[in-house]
Amino acid sequence: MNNLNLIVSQFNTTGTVTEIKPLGAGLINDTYKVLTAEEDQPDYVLQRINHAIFQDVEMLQNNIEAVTKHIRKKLTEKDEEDINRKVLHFLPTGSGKTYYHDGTNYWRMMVFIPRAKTYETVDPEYSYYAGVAFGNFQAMLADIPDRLGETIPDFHNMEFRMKQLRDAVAANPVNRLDEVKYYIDELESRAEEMCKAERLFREGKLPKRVCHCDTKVNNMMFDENGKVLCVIDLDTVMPSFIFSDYGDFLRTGANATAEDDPVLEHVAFKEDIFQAFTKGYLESAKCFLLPVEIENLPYAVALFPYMQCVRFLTDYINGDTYYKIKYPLHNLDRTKNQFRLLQCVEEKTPSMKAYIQSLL
Ligand code: GN1
Ligand code: MG
Repeated sequence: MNNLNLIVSQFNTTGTVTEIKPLGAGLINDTYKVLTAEEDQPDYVLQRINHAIFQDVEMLQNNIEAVTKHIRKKLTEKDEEDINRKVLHFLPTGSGKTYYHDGTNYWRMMVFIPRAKTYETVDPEYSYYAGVAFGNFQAMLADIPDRLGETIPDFHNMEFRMKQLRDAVAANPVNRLDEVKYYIDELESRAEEMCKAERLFREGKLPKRVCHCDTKVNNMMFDENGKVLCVIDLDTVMPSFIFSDYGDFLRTGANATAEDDPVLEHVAFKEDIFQAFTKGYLESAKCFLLPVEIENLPYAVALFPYMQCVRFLTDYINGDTYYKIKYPLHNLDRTKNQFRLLQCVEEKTPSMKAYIQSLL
């Protein structure tokens, strides 16, 4: 038995494992598909949790179990069909936990959702469904009885992300500062405005709600007809501003190209995707959103390219210690791409405001 097979054998699976192969394109965890021989047995997903980033694995899995349990209950109450494809199911190990520590690494396993697809880009119709789905996701979790921990403290706290950038700039550990001066100045000139959410929160004007916090397009599973089955990658589900889910979807879904495309002319903000997603999101979320949340949706659309630009740039200055990179300038290309996207979003702000107004 090789190492991965040994790990799989710790979990209560059924069926005979025939193959374990890499799956997906996440930047943080390592993911594998585990195939079984029997037609009537499920396949599985095995993940090595990056515990340099998710340092409290116990809290991480507690959050995920609480969230999936609550969603399953909601779906059951609503008499939904096909529930096993609409919420993730994590397997216990012999000790009853949903993760396994092999001495060095932490692992978890879930049932692979059959006949589902993920996409790196979406058309307006799918974005509309995605908007409805994220609104529903937040709505379903609005009354979760458990208190969720912050699996990554200050994850979407813009003031904290600016502090990390400023610390990196001050330390300049690998001498990359000179080449990124332009971006630092541009980001600093917007910092005050971009940290608005934290100020509104301190003033008691903006609530935190349970959010997904990693609503990249490719974190949704679609069925055969293009309807959203469920949202995956639940590591970062935690209390945050609703801006997180709304803004981060558009950062990836409405960009005309990938977040790391080095050809900046390819970057554009697709307004049709923005409109379809916003329409869907407001349809399912309008019932619980406060005016201050709705008013600031255009701010959220700018906040996420901005925050991601700050995070990629910080990692570049620090010598690429956080995100997986495929070549030396990868984080710099990502930084430039996200900054270009921010500029495109800024141009569209007046028309975004008008569109949101027209929906209310
Ligand atoms: C990471 O794990 P993945 O690739 O879905 C990151 C997100 C970033 C994203 C950028 C825990 O998500 O916050 O937006 O990369 N997740 C973490 O592509 O930092
Ligand atoms: Mg992912």
